Amino acid sequence: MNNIFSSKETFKEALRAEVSARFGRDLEDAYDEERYLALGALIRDHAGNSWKLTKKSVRANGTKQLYYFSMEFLMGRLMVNNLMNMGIYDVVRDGLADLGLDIHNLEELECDAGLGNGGLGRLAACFLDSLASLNLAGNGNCIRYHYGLFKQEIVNDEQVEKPDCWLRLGNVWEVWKPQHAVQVKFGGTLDAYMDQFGHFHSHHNPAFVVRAVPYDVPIVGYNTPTTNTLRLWDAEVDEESVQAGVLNKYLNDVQALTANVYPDDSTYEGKELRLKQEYFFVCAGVDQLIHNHLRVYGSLDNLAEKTAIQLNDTHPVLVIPELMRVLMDDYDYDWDQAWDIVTRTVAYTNHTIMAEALERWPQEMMRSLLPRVYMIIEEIERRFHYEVQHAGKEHMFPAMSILSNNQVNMANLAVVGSHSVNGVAKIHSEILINDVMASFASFYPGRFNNKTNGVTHRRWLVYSNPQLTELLKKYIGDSFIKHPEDLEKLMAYVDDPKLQEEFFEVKLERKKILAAYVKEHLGIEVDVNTIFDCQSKRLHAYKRQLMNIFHIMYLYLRMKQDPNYRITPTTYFFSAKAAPGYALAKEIIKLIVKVANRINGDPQVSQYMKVVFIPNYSVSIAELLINAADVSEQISTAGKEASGTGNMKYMMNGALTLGTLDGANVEIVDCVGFENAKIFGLKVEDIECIRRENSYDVWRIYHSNPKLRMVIDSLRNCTWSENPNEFQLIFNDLMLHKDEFFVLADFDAYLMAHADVSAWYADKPAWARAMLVNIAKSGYFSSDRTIREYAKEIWGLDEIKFTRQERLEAGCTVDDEEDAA
Ligand code: 26Q
Repeated sequence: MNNIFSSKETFKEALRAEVSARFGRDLEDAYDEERYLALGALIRDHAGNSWKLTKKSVRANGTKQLYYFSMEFLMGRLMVNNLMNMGIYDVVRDGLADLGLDIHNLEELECDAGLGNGGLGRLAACFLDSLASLNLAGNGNCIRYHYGLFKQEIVNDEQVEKPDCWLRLGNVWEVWKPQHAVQVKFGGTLDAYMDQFGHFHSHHNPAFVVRAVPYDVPIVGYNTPTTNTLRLWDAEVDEESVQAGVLNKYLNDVQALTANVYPDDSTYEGKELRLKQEYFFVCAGVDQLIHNHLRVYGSLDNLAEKTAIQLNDTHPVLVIPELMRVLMDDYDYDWDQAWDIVTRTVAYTNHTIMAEALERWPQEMMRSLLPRVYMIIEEIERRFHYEVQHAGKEHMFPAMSILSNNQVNMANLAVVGSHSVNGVAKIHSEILINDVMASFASFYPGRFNNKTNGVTHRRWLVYSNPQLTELLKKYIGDSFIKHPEDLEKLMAYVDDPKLQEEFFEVKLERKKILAAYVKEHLGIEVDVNTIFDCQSKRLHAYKRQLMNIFHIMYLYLRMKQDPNYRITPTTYFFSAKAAPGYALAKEIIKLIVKVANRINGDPQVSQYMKVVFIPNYSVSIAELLINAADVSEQISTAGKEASGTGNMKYMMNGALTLGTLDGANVEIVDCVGFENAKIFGLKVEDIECIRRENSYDVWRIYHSNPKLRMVIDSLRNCTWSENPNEFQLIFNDLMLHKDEFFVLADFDAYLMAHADVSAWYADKPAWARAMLVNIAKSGYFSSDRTIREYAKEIWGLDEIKFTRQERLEAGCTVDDEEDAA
């Protein structure tokens, strides 16, 4: 194969030819958008060869494959990632420079693929990178939403949602596969009958049929031919199925199915459209994997040996009844055989213990939308009940039943129909086992396990922070890119004054890049010699952005009162989207923005502190913000944040965690030691105790704590807004609804933790050392480690095999060590 990326010259020639063929222009006369699209097409086509090698190898060797079913894949941009993983970044950058083009300008034209809300969606994206980079056959299955999560703007100090038109220029990475379209059927009636052998048969007369059409995105691994597929399903009209007289409604219904990501990641809402979306991509994905399997093996008997399905939370849990339906109705398996195949194939990951986020659908909605699937769920429930009774555990059944209170409990369906249930951090899995799913954990003891989350250190360290990467390479070589645990080698140098100084220079460089962005987009001047203290994540009461801004309000009020009270100069960054219907979260954003305006405009105080709310938190903003941070705020109420993954990204870039013992913070301190993080506040046991004793008294705290009282009073005395009722929801939430997330209880400890951090920062060598220890210990939080654990303990995947020749053909390095392996 001739590889156009083997030299600058061949690349430049190919780019010229591509622009000319696609747009009928010389490169010099082309628009930047045209150059970007042509470049994207060249890169994607280049991935085509590895894609082919991967598919061939998987088929020829009968390699087991994973299908990761997720309603969300928060991919962000792919240009840099793909170029770097393929090892052709430098050729392209230099070739473009020869042509007078700056690669960064073309990179910027790519829209983030924002097909997700936050942590769960970004985790799925990190997993795809690690799967491919570890030579595991792992495919993603999702929806091709026409609009990503909304774009956030701040207008009159408040969040305003604008559509995220990420497909404006099209998607250069996807390949449309109309030949692989499948039908998905909804509603209507079911005719059931028994044949002469007493076998049950049913015939579904659907009310609504759509064509699911796949768009495949190649997922290229780092320095390997392995190229997996993210399959995004779009909905198109099914010409045959339109009923007379309702064409317009039909067209609207089809279009609505793939229009939007549901922008709520914390409260469950029983909207029928959401259920339709869930079944849509489940049905299409199951159909595809069955066909792929049959093409290779000719029978479904060995499906569980050759296929693993991971459910990313309960959103795709309909995979369980749908696969039962296909096996029984289309391939004549009896119940027990089908159930055995399904349960050995499917595994489930839980991402939340917040009761209000657990999916429960009205039985009637499910029955009328998916009559056959619902019938199968009823049968799953009936047989499960029998199993529980037979084991003499009837008393445990109510806690585990799938159908109760006229609802379908999706988490219980997921546990019953899977062979593995995992939480996403140590403490989270413990809470699942001991509390939320205690009955299940005792009924199915071997089924529960933990897989602590990770993030791809390639995107979140190597590519987004090239300055730090260069420095690390200088000291410990580049093996950490393939083997993140090798970051530990840095421990030998954490006290080296030379490294410490060079590290501070890198941090300063990253702060300047962030400061330039803030200046350009928000018009705020920030001082890069201040502490950069950052909290970036979805806005939710349990994540306690409110406690963070309360601390800032306190410092401001104190400095206004007392000219002798001054703090270590600090810039506080926030970035967070609120669900459009979440009024309290929106009010907290308004408070942050108004406090920021007041403080930044105060000539005295702003010398010591500034507050920046960066709108539209997204993968691309995170790539700018996280590596500039000194302090990483991870301050959720203990027991509420399942894991968190931002905490890991900050750590990799050297920021110190200021956090509670919650989620993966627990493992972060396990790794770095309490002396290299700042942990404060109530622990899970403390909170359980307060709840049990019903002893939480917000008014007592208010009256006994003058600092806190000053802050709370300021919400209503026109300090931050002319309207005294502007922050009524916040006030009520704390003082009338009893502060569900213990902001008041942890406030003092949080103040002291901040004071300690400021003092620590003043001791430069100690501070630098702690930051370097964080980087050195961050290898554990690479999703490569997480994926290895899933592959070994849940999926049973083996590596895809390539010959030396194939690796060379794909442009990968073939070093002796790997050859020998
Ligand atoms: C469900 C039904 C209807 C509408 C929306 C939803 C919905 C959508 C998204 C429910 C939940 C989500 C997303 C949850 C999520 O992102 N959880 C986060 O997962 C991360 C990865 O494991 C963890 O690190 C975070 O702690 C957890 O909050």
